[in-house]
Amino acid sequence: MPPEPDPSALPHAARAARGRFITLEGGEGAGKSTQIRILRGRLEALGLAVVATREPGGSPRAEAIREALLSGKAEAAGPEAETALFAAARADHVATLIAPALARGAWVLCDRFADSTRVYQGLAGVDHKLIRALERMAVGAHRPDLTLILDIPAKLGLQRAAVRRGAEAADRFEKDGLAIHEARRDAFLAIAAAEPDRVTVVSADGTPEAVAERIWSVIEARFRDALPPGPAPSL
Ligand code: T5A
Repeated sequence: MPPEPDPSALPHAARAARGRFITLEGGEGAGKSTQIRILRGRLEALGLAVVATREPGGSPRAEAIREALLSGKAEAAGPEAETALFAAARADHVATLIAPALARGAWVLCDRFADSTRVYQGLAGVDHKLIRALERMAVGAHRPDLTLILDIPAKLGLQRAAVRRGAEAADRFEKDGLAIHEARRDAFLAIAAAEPDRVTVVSADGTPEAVAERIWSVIEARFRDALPPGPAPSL
């Protein structure tokens, strides 16, 4: 199969027809799913086609891998094997859902993506060269146009995640200690500092509505040329 063209190398007309790829990242319970629901509604209110998805998962094969990863069944295979599984899931998700959606002009909102591997598996000790090689394999030319890191103190995020979970047990990664969750927060912030053109940090503190307004300001500023004219859609 020929490689997908790099979207930044496409002529303007082709680029304009392509959708936008936005990923939301951050620690447990930061509010990514909540904000994707709100952002999807606002973009759809403007008449845009939106695909909301998540990782690990998002396609039937990737959802099967998600079950193996989050249940902890894959944990005994070691962090390198888990990293390969995240990459395999991502490659299928990109090829079968994300790339086709972008090609037909949809905006794709993805709850976690490659930065989560850099942070979670990177902090588990997996060699960053392996992580980057697998990322290139899985993502190809479909790098996010914008990554929003929802930033929140780990303790508060874990409290929110516990409320959402109710009586269910914490998953494979959520059950780690507070110090690891704080280190993940710092690692997300380091990615933002290293890639300011792609990544914007948004405080996830405050009400969902307050966070949504912060996110919308970023979207308006970043995609002014791609959003239909008119007032911001209400929450
Ligand atoms: N992982 C993932 C890796 O290790 N490597 C990888 O490459 C990838 C892709 C995924 C796990 O896999 C790991 C990271 C994760 O540990 P998941 O179940 O998809 O697991 O977990 P999360 O993505 O962390 O999902 P959460 O549901 O925990 O967090 P969200 O989506 O950030 O939060 P959300 O929106 O569900 O909100 C949580 C609760 O808080 C409330 C919500 O109503 C909900 O009850 N809430 C708020 N409350 C107060 N104020 C606000 N502003 C609120 N916003 C939401």
